[in-house]
Amino acid sequence: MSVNAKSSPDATAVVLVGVDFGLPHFDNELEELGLLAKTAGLNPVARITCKRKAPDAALFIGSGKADEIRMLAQMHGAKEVLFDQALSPAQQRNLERHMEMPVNDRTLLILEIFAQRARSHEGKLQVELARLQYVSTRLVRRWTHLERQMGGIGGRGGPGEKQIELDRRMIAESIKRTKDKLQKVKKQRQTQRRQRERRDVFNISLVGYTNAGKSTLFNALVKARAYAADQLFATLDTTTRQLYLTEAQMSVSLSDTVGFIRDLPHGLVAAFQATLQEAVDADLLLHVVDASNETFPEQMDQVRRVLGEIDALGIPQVLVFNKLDALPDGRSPASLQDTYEVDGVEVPRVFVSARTGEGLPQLRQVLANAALAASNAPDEGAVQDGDDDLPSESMSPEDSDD
Ligand SMILES: Nc1nc2c(ncn2[C@@H]2O[C@H](COP(=O)(O)OP(=O)(O)OP(=O)(O)O)[C@@H](O)[C@H]2O)c(=O)[nH]1
Ligand SMILES: [Mg+2]
Repeated sequence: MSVNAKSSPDATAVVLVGVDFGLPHFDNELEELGLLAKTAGLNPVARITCKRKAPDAALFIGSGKADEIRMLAQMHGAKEVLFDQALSPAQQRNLERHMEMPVNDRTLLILEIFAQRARSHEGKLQVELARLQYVSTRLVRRWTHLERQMGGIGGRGGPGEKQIELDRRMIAESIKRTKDKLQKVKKQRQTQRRQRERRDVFNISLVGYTNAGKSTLFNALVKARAYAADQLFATLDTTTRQLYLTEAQMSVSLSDTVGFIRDLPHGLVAAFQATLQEAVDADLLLHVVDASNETFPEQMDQVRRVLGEIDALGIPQVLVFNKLDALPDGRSPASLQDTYEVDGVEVPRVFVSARTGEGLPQLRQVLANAALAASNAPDEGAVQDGDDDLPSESMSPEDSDD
């Protein structure tokens, strides 16, 4: 199943703004922001970028640039402005005053998409918490989603001081309630996990930047029909299936997970942690990379950062360079299987096209070898450097701390 992110005709028209501070990942075409906006149901009608040495403390950009953006918005009938960078609450407020229209940033956009997509109870609570924490520092809420969740408190466009105080207190209470609920769900999940750990299977997780092709690869490998789409965060909850590897004559378990993105809102890393527990528990990570995307090295860095934050960097990795069919002629690899240096370490790499099936036999062989090696090893296959003497949690399933 392949769906394109398209905006409906009555979607809010937005202007996309990118500010180039000289960072390597700067997206000159604002392609990712455009996809994010469409995925959230908005309609990007104009794009503008500018260069700055540092953000202006009050307005983020210069006031001349802000005027230019306002004019551009008027010309295209845009109702809102979206920045590719995170704005401080004060910058957002000042920009809104200056441009006389709603101004939002990448962070809110990602939060909005997660809110629309979250399916599991725990996922919903985590996203809710992240959003409450985000809005608690900002006073004006416009997005319908947020308003509905907040029970319609506060008015559109500038609530009075009293109202703000009231909102603050209500938000603080909501945050506490959501945290309590989460605590309960987490406990339940830990119990379920412990039961799963007792099953003696080799666990493989697909991880990678959003839109890299994880779900398409998952479907190709297990012949499932997980939702794959040219949207960001098409997948939010983890799906797990058995994968029979003829090459090793054994079944392993394969999990499709949520994609990563740069500048992931802080509270969402916790949300990821919940959905990514499968990944952290895996014996092997298949790091899927969209090799046809020119910014793939930056995307790989971002994935490594998130893996670090969820304590998953110690898990053995295989790099899967996907979208082989979409590589320009000059960039086709000499061999489908080689290694690729990451932080001074050579990591095994396989080139595949999840779409055409090229390279999948090689990938299956790599998985089979890993699974066989693990089943022949006396203990867990995944013993990390430096902690050879420490029994890992999964090696003592008899332990019970509840
Ligand atoms: N050309 C080409 N496109 C591919 C290939 N694999 C996936 N795609 C396309 O890439 C887009 C994203 O694919 P998904 O499988 O949804 O990617 P994902 O990594 O699961 O994305 P999220 O769930 O959003 O993180 C879809 O439009 C796919 O059709 C491939 O091998 N070649
Ligand atoms: Mg997916």
